[in-house]
Amino acid sequence: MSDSQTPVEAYIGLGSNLDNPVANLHSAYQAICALEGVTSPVLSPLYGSKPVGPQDQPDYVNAVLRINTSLSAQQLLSELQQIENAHGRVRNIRWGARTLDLDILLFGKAIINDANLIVPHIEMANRGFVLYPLADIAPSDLQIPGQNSLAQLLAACPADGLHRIAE
Ligand code: A4P
Ligand code: MG
Repeated sequence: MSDSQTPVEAYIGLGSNLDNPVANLHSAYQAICALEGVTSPVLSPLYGSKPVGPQDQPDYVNAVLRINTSLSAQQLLSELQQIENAHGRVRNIRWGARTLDLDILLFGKAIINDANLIVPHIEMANRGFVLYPLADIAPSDLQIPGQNSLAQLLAACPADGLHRIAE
């Protein structure tokens, strides 16, 4: 739980593979920056990536955003879900195509196992489209709470066609 006096450094994964993904990510970035209680945003480069999960969907554009926030993790999740909804997000197929997906990857050193929120994000260690942009903006010695260092996770994770895209 965050203390409103002490901002927490949080990392958010952004993904889209429908309806102009690059524009969706930029618009989501602006919306997150405009939230009360969010400061010091740093956005990674944007990456093109092959879909993980069902293959009959377009390639994704992914990025990772670092923020400082005085919001609690639950407050941040709620704000991110409102931004997803405002971007026309429809929830139907698990891991299916989406206009915008915003996942809380890390929330300071917190380990959260709530019914609606698991942090660190449960799949992040397996996903190049998370780890490579995270490494672009995180300290080189970042430790993933309850897991290995980011460097160790990266060494074990193939880039799998991941490529930076022009913005
Ligand atoms: N939830 C739990 N923990 C978190 C968290 N740390 N951050 C809950 C955000 N949400 C979290 O998510 C389902 C529920 O997860 C939410 O109600 C929230 O309470 P969702 O976004 O509604 O559904 P989803 O995204 O389809 O499911 P899931 O399991 O979250 O999927 P992921 O892990 O988000 O993966 N391939 C590429 N190349 N790039 C991608 O970005 N993304 C996905 C979706 C699949 N394949 C992809 C990509
Ligand atoms: Mg999600």
